[in-house]
Amino acid sequence: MADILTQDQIDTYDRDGFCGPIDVMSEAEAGRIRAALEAAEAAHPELIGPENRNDAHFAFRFLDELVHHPRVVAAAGDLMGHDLIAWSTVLFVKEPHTPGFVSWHQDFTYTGVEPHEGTTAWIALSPSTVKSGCMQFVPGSHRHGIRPHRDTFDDDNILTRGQVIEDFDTDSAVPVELRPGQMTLHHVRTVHGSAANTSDHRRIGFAIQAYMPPSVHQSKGWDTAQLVRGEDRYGNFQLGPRPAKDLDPAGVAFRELSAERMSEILYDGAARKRAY
Ligand SMILES: O=C(O)CCC(=O)C(=O)O
Repeated sequence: MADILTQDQIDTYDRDGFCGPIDVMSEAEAGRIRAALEAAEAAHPELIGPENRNDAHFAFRFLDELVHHPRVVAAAGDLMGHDLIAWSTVLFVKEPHTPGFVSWHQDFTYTGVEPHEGTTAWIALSPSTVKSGCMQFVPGSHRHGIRPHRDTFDDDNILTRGQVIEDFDTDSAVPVELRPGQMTLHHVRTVHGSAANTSDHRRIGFAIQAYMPPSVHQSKGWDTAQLVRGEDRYGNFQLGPRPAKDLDPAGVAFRELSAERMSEILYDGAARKRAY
């Protein structure tokens, strides 16, 4: 028996590789988290911003609480099982009327994590609409392997390498609009992307990439993660602490280690490396 997802949502996820919107919290609660985020952006731009967007959950309580939010964890667990680790997190912010977009890609292209067992949760902290550049998913695209990606390093592409899948029919892509406090879940091989924000407001999403069973491993050497629920009986990842408070020194130090390692892994073999 699933805890959060309906059987229909589970069937949709199995068939299409994504499901949502899933209600996580009220709009008012999401608004409080957004306010905490914007206060942190203003006070600590060196720790949280467009070039410091990875693994901030190790340093900031309000993001740690999202990773461990009971409804998010239970929904991910409905798909992945009881024992769960989180590999990394990314804040995806698109400012109003800016050209930043996300090209068609599959999350586990460069992560080195094997096998591809994992689900990405993307939580909206502001309205995510077609106009503001919500996520779009290609149904059924998770059923095949990782497709060839070409690195573009396009300045407007907010993915690390600006990687894109070409020669792939995305006509069937489905945009999923979310109100603040809702999320989607997508399989780590589902082809997805998002367009530029042409609205008057910020589009803010927090992605946990990805909730995985602790049995998966890193094929490119050592790696970090965080235990989210249950037990890790495999020890395949160096597990980071939960911050006791914002800017907890142990969390800030682990975040540096983790984000640096993630950057090494994601840019492995790339012709260039960007700051994020
Ligand atoms: O925020 C976006 O538009 C894209 C995010 C994404 O690609 C992901 O969470 O996997």
